[in-house]
Amino acid sequence: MKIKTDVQSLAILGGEPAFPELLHVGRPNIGDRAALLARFTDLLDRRWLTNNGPFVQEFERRIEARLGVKHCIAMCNATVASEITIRALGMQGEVIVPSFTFIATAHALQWQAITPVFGDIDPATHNLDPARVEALITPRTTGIIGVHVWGRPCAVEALSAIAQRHNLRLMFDAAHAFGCSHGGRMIGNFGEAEVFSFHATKFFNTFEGGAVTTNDDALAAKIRLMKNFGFAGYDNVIYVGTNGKMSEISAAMGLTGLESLDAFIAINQRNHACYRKGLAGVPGIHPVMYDSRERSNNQYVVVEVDAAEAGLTRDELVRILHAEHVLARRYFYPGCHNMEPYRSAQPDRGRALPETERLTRRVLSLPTGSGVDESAIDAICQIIRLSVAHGPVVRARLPAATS
Ligand code: T4K
Repeated sequence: MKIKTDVQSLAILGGEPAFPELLHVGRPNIGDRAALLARFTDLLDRRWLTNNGPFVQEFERRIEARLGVKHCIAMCNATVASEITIRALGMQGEVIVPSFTFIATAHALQWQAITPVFGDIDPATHNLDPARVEALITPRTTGIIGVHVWGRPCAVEALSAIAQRHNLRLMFDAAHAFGCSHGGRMIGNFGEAEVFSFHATKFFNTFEGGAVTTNDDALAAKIRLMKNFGFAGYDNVIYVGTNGKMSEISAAMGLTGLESLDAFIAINQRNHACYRKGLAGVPGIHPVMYDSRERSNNQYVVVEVDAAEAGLTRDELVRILHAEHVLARRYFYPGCHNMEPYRSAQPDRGRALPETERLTRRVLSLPTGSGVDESAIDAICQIIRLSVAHGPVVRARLPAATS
């Protein structure tokens, strides 16, 4: 990997890429290999591969202990976990969600013929703005799903108050927020239920996977049944259910990852600090910060690009970084409301979501995790620094965009 020192060496201007291989956002963290392989051997010897096996049960108990929550129900992924939770809570009609989220949050509703009603975000937090939620409530509204974007807690108390006032169900998409706290309490304890993702791209993964956590005994029991086809014992189905089960191999990965969780978080925090240092004073590049008073997994390094200050747009910077083999991502561009089927259903929705529209044009996710070291971060920051410092030169020579 090369640290660039002059603008002419930028790959977009004809220089060699800074990284010989692609540097991805979302590169998985893998815990202790020997421990993982030992668990694989165990589960093969045991010939118990899925359906609430011993690893899944141990995984659930470990998460309950870590989060201080009564129930954890492990699942095959967060999308199915959300679908099941939405259904178990009896949501129907319309549900208020942010558009600034991964498409799964909206699809989990639409998949069950529930209309996601997109609310705008607070630009300071990137999360659903509670001040705008009440105006979206109609007689068809049955619930609210807040999303803790980047693991930063959304306005939990304000949303809970609104839900109570209007008798709405409330759950949180906590896909990004495993290991984070709000007011000193671990995420996983808020609303009626919270849903985590343990997808490979998350800092803590089970290959594919997710979990629902709740302190509500009856809801937990219902979700447990629903994720296993509604079976309440042999030959006795008491709900319509689906297959949301986590496999033993995923739980083996999860148990192994849990043993390294604090190390993964420490690496994320180190990387975040490195980026902050490397980007300090670069005009128009504003790193998203985490509240140091809370527990935070720091799994995303996100910057907002202010084109007027930087002299380059976010998309120009993405092209510059991609040419250097740094696969920065534009999460969550262009916003759910600009994707199908929501765009066709409501072509004008963007007018009601000015902050979402603005943010989707500014955000940039940079590589982090255990696959990225301090020297790689220095190289990335230097590319950004050089590009902004020589904005007019770089801009004049950027090839025409293809998309
Ligand atoms: N709610 C929110 C707020 C979410 O962010 C997500 C998922 C969900 C709900 C749903 O959770 P799950 O049902 O997935 O459990 C990725 C992930 O697939 C998705 O889980 C995640 N959010 C989202 C933010 O990112 P894509 O479409 O960007 O994935 P992809 O294939 O482009 O991969 C991203 C980068 O990661 C690539 O540059 C390559 C790298 N990568 C990926 C995998 C899978 C690796 O290096 N190794 C790998 O094994 O959605």
